[in-house]
Amino acid sequence: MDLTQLPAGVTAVADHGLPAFAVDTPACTATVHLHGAHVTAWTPEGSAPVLYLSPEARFSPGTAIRGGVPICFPWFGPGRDGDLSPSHGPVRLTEWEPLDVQRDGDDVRLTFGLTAPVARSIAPDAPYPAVGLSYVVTLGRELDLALTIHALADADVEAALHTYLAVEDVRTTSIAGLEGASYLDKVTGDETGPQEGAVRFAGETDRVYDASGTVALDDGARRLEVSSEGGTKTVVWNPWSEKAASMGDLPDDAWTRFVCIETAAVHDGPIVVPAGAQHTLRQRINPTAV
Ligand code: TA6
Repeated sequence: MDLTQLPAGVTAVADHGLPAFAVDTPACTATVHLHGAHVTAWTPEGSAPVLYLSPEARFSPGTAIRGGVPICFPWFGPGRDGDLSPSHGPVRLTEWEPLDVQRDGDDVRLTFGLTAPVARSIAPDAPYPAVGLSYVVTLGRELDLALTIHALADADVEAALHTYLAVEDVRTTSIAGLEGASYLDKVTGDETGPQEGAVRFAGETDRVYDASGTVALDDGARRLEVSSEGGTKTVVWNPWSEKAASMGDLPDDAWTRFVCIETAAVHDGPIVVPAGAQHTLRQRINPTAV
């Protein structure tokens, strides 16, 4: 597409040395990198930034950006058998093609595409399905993320929108909406639950809940509604202090400032798409007053 013909409020920029769209409208400001079709910043008008981005995040081909909304596909982590690399799949490590940019009132709608050959070029030895991906990002007073898998052949894949949400302090943050759900606790390795009350954080937390719907994050200063469609699981993650100290792209004290809430179809709840069909995994984030 012609990046010189963009609607008002959208500019093609170089951000951290990589091509990106900068959005500035009465509804929000935002940054979306072509690398990984990665939403790296979104700040609704009159609000504090909603997404967390590590100040030590790396912006380079073949490297995942720490923060914002990484796209995990076609596997999650090391994959269902634990033998795949790179972690969370190749699609967040390569540049997606910008297909369309539209202005709809105060909303900006960006559409990106990724073909299988481009994705395979990142990890040639890893199994990548015969699918095309399209990703529609709508930026306004809400954030709407829609990843669509277009199956050219039968596909059985994992996918997740691995959203880093900024919080005042994870130690005083809670997530409502997962009450009663069972979950895989990846810290202990146990299948456990049901979740009793809101999710609270007192240590490394890495849980794959058998639930997908609307949850509410409350950090005392702000309440965010996170709604999922097309998923089977909700992943909740905070590395806490010890794991954060081992991460080279995250300041040692940064673990208090984010929680990941991920709209996911992973593990025993994958996305199965027959040839010729498509499936959309969608996450919407709506800040509301506490
Ligand atoms: O979604 C949680 C998780 O799977 C954690 O286990 C942790 O590995 C996190 O993702 C970050 O993964 P990354 O590959 O981005 O460092």
